[in-house]
Amino acid sequence: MPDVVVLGFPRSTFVHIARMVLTHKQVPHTFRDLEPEMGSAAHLALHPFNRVPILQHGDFTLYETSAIAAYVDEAFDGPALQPKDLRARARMNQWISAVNSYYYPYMIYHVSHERRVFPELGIASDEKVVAHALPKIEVGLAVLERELGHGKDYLLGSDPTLADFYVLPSTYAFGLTKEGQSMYPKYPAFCRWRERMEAHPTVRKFRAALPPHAPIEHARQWAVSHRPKY
Ligand SMILES: N[C@@H](CCC(=O)N[C@@H](CS)C(=O)NCC(=O)O)C(=O)O
Repeated sequence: MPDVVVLGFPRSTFVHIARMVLTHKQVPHTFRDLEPEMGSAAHLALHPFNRVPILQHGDFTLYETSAIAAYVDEAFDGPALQPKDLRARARMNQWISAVNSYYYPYMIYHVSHERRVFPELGIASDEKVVAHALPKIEVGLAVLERELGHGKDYLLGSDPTLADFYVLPSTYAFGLTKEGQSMYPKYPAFCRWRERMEAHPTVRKFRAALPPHAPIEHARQWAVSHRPKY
């Protein structure tokens, strides 16, 4: 079987999605830390939009997490992470799009960057960026609470799908901020889902494989190149 490699930086939310899907499918893979090479010609040759993750499977190279997740699910044996049922699959894709458009931008790009990534580099938080995101995050949490409040174990029912592995990393990192810690107790069904996910063997194995927490050095550039402004 050809080698599978994930390239990215260790704390990337989208890298976490890709690595959890590979872990769930029990696909042996290695991780290549691109932190020192982010934005270099070598990185851009693999991902012209200057992002991560990138998946390499033998001579096949792929970027964009939703494409990677679906490819991994279909290319390898193991528990299927995309429902066969048309409407369930549509619902899963709705969650993936919602993470890309609402959960990741407000939880990570706005709050987690301002509360953790920038301060760890000695860059002060911009309170306006945090304040802009909080009402939008409340909407996202209310949506999760409503969807999970019908006794469902996972977002689409009794088994995890790509939807769960998409939602987990953004909500995990936001949960490390003081804003996340004060908001989450208002959403008990969502908190139970988080506990269920964190207890899942896939997530435990994935977290155990992560390196110790370290600042994201190349994020100094984000403060100049793509920090939200209000
Ligand atoms: N649409 C992309 C988004 C990937 C993305 O935004 N990744 C972030 C890390 S979570 C990144 O590469 N940031 C690097 C940078 O902005 O320099 C996907 O789905 O893979």
